[in-house]
Amino acid sequence: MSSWKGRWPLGRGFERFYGFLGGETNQWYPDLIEDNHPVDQPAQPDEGYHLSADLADTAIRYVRDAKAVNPDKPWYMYFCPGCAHAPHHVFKEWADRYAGRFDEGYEAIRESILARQKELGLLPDDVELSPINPHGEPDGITGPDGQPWPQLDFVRPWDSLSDDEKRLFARMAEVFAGFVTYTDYEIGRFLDYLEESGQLENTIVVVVSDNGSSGEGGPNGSFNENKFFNNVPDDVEENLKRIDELGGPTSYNHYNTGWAWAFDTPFPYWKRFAGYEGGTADMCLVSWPAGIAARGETRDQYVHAVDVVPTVYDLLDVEPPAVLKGFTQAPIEGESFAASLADADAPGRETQFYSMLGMRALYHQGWLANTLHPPLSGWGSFDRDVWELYNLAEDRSQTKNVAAEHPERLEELKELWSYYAGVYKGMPLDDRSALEIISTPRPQPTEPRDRYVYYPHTADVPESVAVNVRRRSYTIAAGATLDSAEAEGVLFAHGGVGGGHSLYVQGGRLHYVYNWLGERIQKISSEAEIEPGKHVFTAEFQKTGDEEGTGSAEGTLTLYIDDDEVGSAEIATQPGFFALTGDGLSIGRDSASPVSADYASPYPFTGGTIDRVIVDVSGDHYVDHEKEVLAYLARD
Ligand SMILES: [Ca+2]
Repeated sequence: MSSWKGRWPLGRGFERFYGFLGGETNQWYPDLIEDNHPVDQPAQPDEGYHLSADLADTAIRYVRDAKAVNPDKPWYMYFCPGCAHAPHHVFKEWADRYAGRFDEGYEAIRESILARQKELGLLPDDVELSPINPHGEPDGITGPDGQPWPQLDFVRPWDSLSDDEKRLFARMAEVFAGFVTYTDYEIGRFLDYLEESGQLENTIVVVVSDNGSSGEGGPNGSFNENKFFNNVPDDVEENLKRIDELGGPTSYNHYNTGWAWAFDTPFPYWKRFAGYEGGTADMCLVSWPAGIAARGETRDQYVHAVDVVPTVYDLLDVEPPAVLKGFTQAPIEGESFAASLADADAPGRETQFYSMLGMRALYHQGWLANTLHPPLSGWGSFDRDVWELYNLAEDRSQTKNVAAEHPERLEELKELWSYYAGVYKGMPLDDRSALEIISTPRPQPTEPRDRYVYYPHTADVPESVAVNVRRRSYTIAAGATLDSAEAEGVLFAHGGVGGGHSLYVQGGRLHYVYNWLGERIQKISSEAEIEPGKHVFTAEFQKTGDEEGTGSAEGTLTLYIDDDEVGSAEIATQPGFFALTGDGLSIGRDSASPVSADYASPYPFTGGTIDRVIVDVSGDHYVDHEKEVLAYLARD
């Protein structure tokens, strides 16, 4: 977010942009960018807001804007909803459409999904279902030095679940299905507009997904994925208590691996597994009524997402420039599949290279070779990787490893992998764990400081460059003038429903809430009413230790109004980020989702003015800042 804007969409050649830049945004409270600047969402969830609808509305508006100025100019749009990435957020009535539909469990659902795939002609009749946990339970297969199989990457059989777990997991699937269906409806609204305006006939529409279903919910799924990012284990009992909130604005949810596996039917595994079809095989829909004669037909050529761009160039007869604005363009890595749109028997691509998070694979002429090296496992020792070989032409669902029967072919594919690793810059291999990747420092525009000064009426500050209060002492001091006893609203806020902290004035009193991962709402309030006038409002956290089991910091939070201590309590602060994307630090309002249920976002500060907010992480006690506070009080 703080990176060079040349890498943002407008820097890459788009004329307009609306959407989110970081991964995994909240669908109720998205981290919105318009063109080259952050913007607040146009409405709140209780007013019916959802990102998918907002994107469809904006897509229609952008095309109308372009057509009003120059109706003859063609347009290109990359419509990128958050669906079906986590968090799975959708209106309850859309999730309720699927009530009871997943009660039979994932193994049974896979059978009916495969039957339907065959009926639709998407897969040959002899395709078999890949087995559950193809490499065993977590203690089944180990790394070259005895490392365990990753705890997250296995499926708990449906029969082994308790009734409560079945109820919880089935609801997670209902929410996901509702999310997909609702977003499909919103994309449909955009297509309806193209039809009504006479544009659909000559518009090429390509629909792709970027990977298989995600296994990041782990074997138990999650109500609040931020717990995973904070390395705090999920708790089925805790999640059950909040089953009715799943998918709603207070959740940040993800289904469990059983559903990821089922929604990748008939393939093994899920997203991140670059060597297994469950990680990489996706549907691709292409429509162009004026340019493609076929209607409702299926194709089974091997193509890859990188083939879409050269196909569009090919269909439009566009020769991409070798040099653009003085920059020599990187070679296009895909191949056009335009011929297959007219001819079902046209040849598909012969070879495709894969490498991700330590796992390697190569597809070549119907065969797939891959390493048995789970992603993010930290197993290392790539020279001791076990290779598998599958004949996808005959075994589409990758169920029979035939490496022992075809050693020469396997060696040929391994050689090809090494060759293409050179061509596509696939070296060095990297299988750091998730924690190692997240904790690796990234380039910062400025060195971390001891104190940060923030002002009202400014954009959100992304967490990656905001003051870091994790696992340490901090002081938040807000200088503000209250014009009357009715003044209220947020002075300082960072984070939201899934974790965050907020300093605000409400009911004539000062309040501080530390929301620990959406579960522990720790609130400290002043007793006496605040007198109108100029004040410094301070929340000071003095760390005293570490909480066992969660790695959270424990300590004392003290509230001050000017020099007077007005409240104090023991609290715990969470060990990791408040959010992966969005819900940044904001002054004079709580942007995106609310940290505290005491108010609805953005709850702007009214009835007074905020001068500035200083956040100090030097570890010094509040009274050491008194000089500065006095300086503010002395100002007119
Ligand atoms: Ca917020």
